[in-house]
Amino acid sequence: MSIADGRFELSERGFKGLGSGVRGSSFANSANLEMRACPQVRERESREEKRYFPKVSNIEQTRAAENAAIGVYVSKNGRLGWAVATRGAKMEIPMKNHKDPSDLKSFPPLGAAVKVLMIWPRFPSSFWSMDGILDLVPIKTDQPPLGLLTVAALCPKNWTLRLIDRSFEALLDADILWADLVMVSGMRVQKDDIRETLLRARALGKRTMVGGPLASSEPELMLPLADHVVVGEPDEVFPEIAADLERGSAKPLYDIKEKPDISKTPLPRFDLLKIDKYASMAVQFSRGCPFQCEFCDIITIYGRKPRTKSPRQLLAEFDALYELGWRDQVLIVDDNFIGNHKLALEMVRKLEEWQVSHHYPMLLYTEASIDLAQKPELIKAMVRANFFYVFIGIESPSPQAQMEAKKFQNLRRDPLESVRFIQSEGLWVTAGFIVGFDSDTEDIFDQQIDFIERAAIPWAMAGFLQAPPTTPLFDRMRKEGRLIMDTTATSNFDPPNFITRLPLPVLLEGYRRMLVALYSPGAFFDRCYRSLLHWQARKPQEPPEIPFMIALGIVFRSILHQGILSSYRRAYWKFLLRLVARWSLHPCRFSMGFAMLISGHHFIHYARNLAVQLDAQLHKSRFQRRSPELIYEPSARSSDFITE
Ligand code: B12
Ligand code: SF4
Repeated sequence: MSIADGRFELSERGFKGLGSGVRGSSFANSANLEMRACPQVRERESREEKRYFPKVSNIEQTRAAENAAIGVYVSKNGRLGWAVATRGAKMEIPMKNHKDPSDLKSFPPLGAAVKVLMIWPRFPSSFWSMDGILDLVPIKTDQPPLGLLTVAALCPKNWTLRLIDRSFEALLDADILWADLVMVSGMRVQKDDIRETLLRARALGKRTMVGGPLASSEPELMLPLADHVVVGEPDEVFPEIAADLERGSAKPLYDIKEKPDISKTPLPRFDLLKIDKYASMAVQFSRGCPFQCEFCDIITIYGRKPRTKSPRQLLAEFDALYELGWRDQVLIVDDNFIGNHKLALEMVRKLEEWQVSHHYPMLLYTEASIDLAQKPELIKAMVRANFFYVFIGIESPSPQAQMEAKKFQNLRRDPLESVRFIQSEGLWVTAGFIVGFDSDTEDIFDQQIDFIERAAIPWAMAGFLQAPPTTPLFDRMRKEGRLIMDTTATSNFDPPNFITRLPLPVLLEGYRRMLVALYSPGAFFDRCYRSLLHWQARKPQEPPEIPFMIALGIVFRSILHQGILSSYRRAYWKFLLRLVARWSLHPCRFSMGFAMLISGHHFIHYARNLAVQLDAQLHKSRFQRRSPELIYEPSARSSDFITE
């Protein structure tokens, strides 16, 4: 495809015979398209035309800039199509109805000894990016890219693999030129760097393949950027994809519908990591979650039936990490570790045996639903296996919000009681909170602050409700005509991608107030202290040993940056002195307390920066209503508009 004189010329096979006349598009009708307006077309006077414009890929939008826009889409029944609009010209939609996207392109064979460069794109700064902590500890980033490590293990043995983690490594042209195939993974929040990386590889003439959560939930964004897009989990079918690549029959789109049996997934290639650069390692026991929260794309990407690895398989992963010298935190990345609680209990018991036989080298943490509080036996076993803490999606103290989100498991017992129980049984609790539910009223912010304070949850990830593509909430918002299509929202820290019931300025102002209240230094460190009072850590829980000189370096940098140079030094010293006075002889609480102390360097700054950004958004929102032109119109799919 090239741009000449402000017009597109589509040269790929399949795009030659462009037809004009949007109304006559039986193609649009039969393909069951989800159409949306694109910003370039926004200026056009005819609203009708907008309705026919399919989802537009970001990259082509930017390239098209002033003169034109091009959209690429995959229809619900798997057909691939393009649409073009040029300024002042008619909108055109290809008349060809492709049965199989693979007939659009052909790729030369890569041969038998493929050199693969795997790239994990950069994250923007966020609640999770822990930037502040990285100034204090001798590590470069938080988590390894387990998806890529898993795909690496699925690659044929005769392929040569390298991994670049863009959070701390430069990506040189020479790296890309070395490869026959560039593989990229990533979440929506990494969208910008995914795009940049794929385009760079393409500009250097390299074959590209993308997979992972973003590709799985929004393949139409990836199709114009990568040669091969893999939707879903390729654990069982990757040998076929690899064979296609080797012999030259690889397709632009692999849409894997079947959920694989992960008990056959091979051991992730941890050996590809520069392991000492990470704060934590990651392993996965299960995928999927049995619940049905309306806003959650876990269940649409990974399914509602939890699939698990066998205990033997997971222990082999622990062995591999141990052999690589890892003696630190390990996140069990499951969407809901207790999705199948019987198997989780069996797994945890084996993990305990492993920890005992290796003298407790790993500190474990995971994510679980709040009904963990109803499983005391499981909590006890987790404590014995050296789980320190657990992330829980509490979302809201409002029962109406839980009902609305279909998060019924959070209604079975008072969430505050559940948190208290889990803390008192030996697991420290961190949690996620959401504002922006339809049932939220103006006092939701105070309710949230009050709950988080009473529950003593220092790392409270508070964000806005989002309606990610593929979720029931996305569909509901679309049906109600409230979905905002032209949103840049990539995470829960961006304003919602739909029109909220609470006016946007009220939501932004309330959220800003919540952040300031929760992450003002005094409140934050006070919650840290109280969380240690509630957390009944017990034997055999044990923190990982940190070599003396490294520990000394961290203490020195913390005192310098936080205790001397920071604006919050008074609150810092107050907490540090209380920590030393009360828990210096209690290794678990002391190490957790120290982790919280240094985490303040990230959270306090992050919340301040976000509050400034929110001020700007708030200012804008008071003067500028969200343009109704950008709101998805449910009628766009009605047959009135898609006529023969
Ligand atoms: C661990 C985790 C994190 C960690 C960090 C992980 C990391 N490496 O940096 C933490 C806790 C920091 C985190 C944070 C966030 N996360 Co997160 N996270 C996860 C979680 C639970 C596990 C990831 C993982 O390791 N999976 C295991 C691997 C094996 O699975 P996988 O990556 O899907 O890989 C498989 C396939 O996708 C495919 N594949 C993957 N890559 C590739 C590449 C190629 C070339 C191919 C062919 C195939 C392929 O093959 C693999 C094997 O089947 C996932 C949920 C999940 N089940 O994956 C959410 C998930 C990825 N996170 C998500 C989100 C939204 C976030 C946040 C934005 C949260 C927020 N509230 O704002 C933040 C952003 C982080 C930031 N720094 O800004 C979403 C992403 C949604 C999307 N469509 O993009 C997920 C899916 C969960 C969810 N629905 O809420 N996260
Ligand atoms: S409990 Fe968590 S992972 Fe499960 S459906 Fe709800 S939000 Fe998604």
